Formats: sequence, C-alpha cells, structure tokens
Amino acid sequence: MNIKIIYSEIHKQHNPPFEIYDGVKESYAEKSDRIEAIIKTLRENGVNKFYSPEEFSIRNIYSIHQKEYVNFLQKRSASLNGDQVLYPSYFIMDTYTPIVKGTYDAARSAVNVALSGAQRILNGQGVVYSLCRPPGHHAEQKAMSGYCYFNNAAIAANYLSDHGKVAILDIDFHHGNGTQNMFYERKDVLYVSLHADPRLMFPYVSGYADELGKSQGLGFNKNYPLPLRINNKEYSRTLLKALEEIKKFDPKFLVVSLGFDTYEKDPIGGFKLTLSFYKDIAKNIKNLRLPTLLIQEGGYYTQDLGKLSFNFLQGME
Ligand code: Q9C
Ligand code: ZN
Repeated sequence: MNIKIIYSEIHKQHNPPFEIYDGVKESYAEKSDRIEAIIKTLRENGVNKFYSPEEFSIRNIYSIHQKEYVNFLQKRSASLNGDQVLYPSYFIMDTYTPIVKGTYDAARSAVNVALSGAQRILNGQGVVYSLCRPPGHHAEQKAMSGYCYFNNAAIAANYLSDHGKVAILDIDFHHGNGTQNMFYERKDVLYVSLHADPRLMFPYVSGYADELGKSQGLGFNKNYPLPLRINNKEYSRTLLKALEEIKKFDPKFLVVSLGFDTYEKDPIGGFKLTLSFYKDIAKNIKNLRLPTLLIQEGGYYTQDLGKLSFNFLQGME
C-alpha cells in the first residue's frame, strides 16, 4: 500500500481513567488501545509505511486556539502527579475531557502528526493518514470538549489554506462543532459534515442544517444531520450529496475528519454502517481526485477499529 501513515507513540501518555455520563462514572471510551489496535491490524495486513512526525512551531496552534487556553492546558498538565485527574475547570466544558499529566504532550504531538501529514500533502503525496490521538474536531478556540483538546484537523486545514482552498469533510458520528466554528466566517475553507442529529446526540448545540456560515463565510458551511439507525444505503445517498458540494467548491486540498463511530457496533454511536461499507465510503471520496489528508477522530469499538481502518485505506488506494 502506497499510503503513508504518520504516528507517534506519545499519545499513550494521555490515559484518563474514567468519564462521567449522566452522573455515572464510566470507563474512558477514548482509550489509547484504539490507535494501537489500528497499527497492529494495518501491520498484519502488510501496511507498513509508518513515519514519525516532525516538530512544528507552536504558532500553528496559536492561529487556531487562544494563547491562554494553550498555556492553561500546558501548565495544568505539568502540575499533576502521575495518577491525578483534573475534571471540569476553566476551559473544560464537559465531563468527557479531563486533563492528566500526559495530556498536553499527547495533544501537542497529535497536532504534529496532523501537520506532518499536511506537509507531505504539500510535498506532493496523494493520500496521507495522520493517526491523531487525542482526537480534535470538538475542540474550540478556547474550549476542550468531547475527548478533544487541540483541533488537529482545523490546524492542518489552516496550514494547507496558505496554499489554496481547502474542503473539510467530517464523517465522524458526531458533529465537529470546533471545526465548524473555526472556519464559520471564512470562504476559503469549506466545512461539510455528516453526523447524528444533534437534538439526540453530542454535541447538542450545533450541527443543524440551518448553520450555513456567516458574513464572508456564508454558504461555506454545510451540515447533514442524520437520523439514528441509518444504514449503508441511506448514508451513501447523503455522502454523495456532500461530495457534490465539495466538487462545486473546487478545492485544492481535502481534509477528512475520519471517525469510525458510525460503525454498527460502536458503543457510543447509533448508525448501522457495516464493516465492508468503509471501503465504499473511501472509494467515493477518492473519486474527487484531490490530495487528501485523513485525520483520525473517533471510533470506539476497539476490536474492529483495525479492520475498519484497513478497509477504508483499501478504498483510498
Ligand atoms: N458515555 C469524538 O468522537 N459523549 N467525541 C459520550 C458516552 C461524548 C465524542 C457519552 C462523545 C464525544 C471525537
Ligand atoms: Zn465521534
């Protein structure tokens, strides 16, 4: 397989022990095993072009996140002992996004993974897969939420946007509120998202069809909220519409926020997409014939994440 994969094991330093849902402590769904399971299966299937990320300047993060926010995450991470967990505080918006000692380093390294992918795209690579963890698309300019601290996809898209128009296709099960907001008033970056109806599912506050962008950015934001239990066929129909939007925009680059929580067995999802269907999704995306940066977002059924990822990459080949 020709696709290059960017990965750093620093993500393992971010390992919160639990989250709180509806008042109840549950084991943390966004586990480090997720990424390790993907790597293992890809290797077993002969996918072996793994690369470590380069270091990128912190200025790339400051152009998307407020400086005080970045400093807060850094200082608070550093101040904790190995087994301490910091739950809601300044800048933390929910009970899914705690800080542990390794959080800042892991989040910073996920940004380097995303930017290293973007740099390879600029150097002429057709498809690059950035295995980011923690994920990013719920992270706002100054708010961490939904397992996300720094918005990897937004930072990478912003980096690419110096060189031409960028479309972001977000196919995680959840709406990428953070990414939408970062580009809401920009017309050089199109945000298109397919996700579960936010009246029923996280992040609740955004992802509605009437959110179309603002001022210069009006018309450059497009949401496709979908009912729960949607199947392959129904999903396909909407995906094709979303891809038409992207075609019309005629971007130079495509960034895909790639979540596998749309899978039928996902413990926190609710769609009915099947394992083999991920190859079809990827084939349709590939038909755009755009330089494409894949950014890993969610997906929590660890047992099948490797196969989901491998099927997707096969479709992108
Ligand atoms: N106990 C991403 O997929 N709600 N974030 C979980 C389950 C939070 C998802 C409730 C969902 C956040 C990147
Ligand atoms: Zn998700």
